Amino acid sequence: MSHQKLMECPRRKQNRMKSVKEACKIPGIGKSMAEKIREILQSGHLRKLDYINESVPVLETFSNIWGAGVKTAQMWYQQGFRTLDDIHTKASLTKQQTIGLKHYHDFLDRMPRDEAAEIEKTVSDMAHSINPTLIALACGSYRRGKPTCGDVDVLITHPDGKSHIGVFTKILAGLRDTGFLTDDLVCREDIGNQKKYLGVCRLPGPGHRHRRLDIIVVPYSEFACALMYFTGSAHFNRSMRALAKTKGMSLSEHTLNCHVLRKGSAKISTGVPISTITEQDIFQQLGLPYREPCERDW
Ligand code: 8GT
Ligand code: MN
Ligand code: MN
Repeated sequence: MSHQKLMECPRRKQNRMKSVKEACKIPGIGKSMAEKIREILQSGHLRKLDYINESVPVLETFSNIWGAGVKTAQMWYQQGFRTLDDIHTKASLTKQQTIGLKHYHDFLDRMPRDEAAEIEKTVSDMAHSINPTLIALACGSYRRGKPTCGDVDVLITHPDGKSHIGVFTKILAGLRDTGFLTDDLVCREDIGNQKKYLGVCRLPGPGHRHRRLDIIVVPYSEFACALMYFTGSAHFNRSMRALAKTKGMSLSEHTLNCHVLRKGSAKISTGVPISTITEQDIFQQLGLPYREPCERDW
């Protein structure tokens, strides 16, 4: 029920507020709230609510464009745009937003698990054609056993600790040559010694939609922490990081560190990385029983 309807409700009539002065006696009613009450009393209406009611679905449509956040969506709304067609014809778009708009409906559509498995296989086949002993596996919602996936998150490493070097560029070049990769969104080679690609792929053959694909290459020493991070869920990761903090440790997609010194929220010393070969090691170091990926959705 809207605020306006509520004010018209007959049963509430006897409690109805009659003046702004009366409203201001209520603790917590400040200047801005008093202004709103004045507007409702005078006109029976609050224009700001109309704005919110009308803008919410539009802002949601806009912020569903990959590369557009809430701020961009609000800016477009203020510029008078109301539909995707307005954005297409009138808005000034970044390279990423142009790709996001082009594949708007494909990106919103979650793919079935078996399609994610085919995408994982395409990437791991390419990795193995470069070096058969590379490890390549899909993390994210796929590894958590979800029936549908928003994208595919493929993590790549090599157990010898050095043969992962140089494969990032080769795998991407190979997948581009076959036409599997259709658009690049982000290519970051500067995240410590991890390399991360965010892009778009499409399986060959008719009827396949464009799908979001993330590829991450990490050194084996960071494999367990990267595996846990890219498996998620995001909420699970936050809980694990918070727990690590309470134990004087810090957990990231790179390492689990101990002897971390904090003053308030600031980190004074980054601490010392603990050797974690498997995810089980991370759970154990944090004093937790192991949790299967399908049990990490909280
Ligand atoms: P999905 O089916 O919608 O793709 O669900 P997902 O697989 O759980 O989410 P994702 O967005 O693909 O991210 C996979 C994991 O990577 C998440 O659990 C999250 O911890 C981590 N992650 C990234 N990048 C980012 C990022 O930019 N923001 C957030 N919040 N998490 C990220 O890899
Ligand atoms: Mn994912
Ligand atoms: Mn992802």
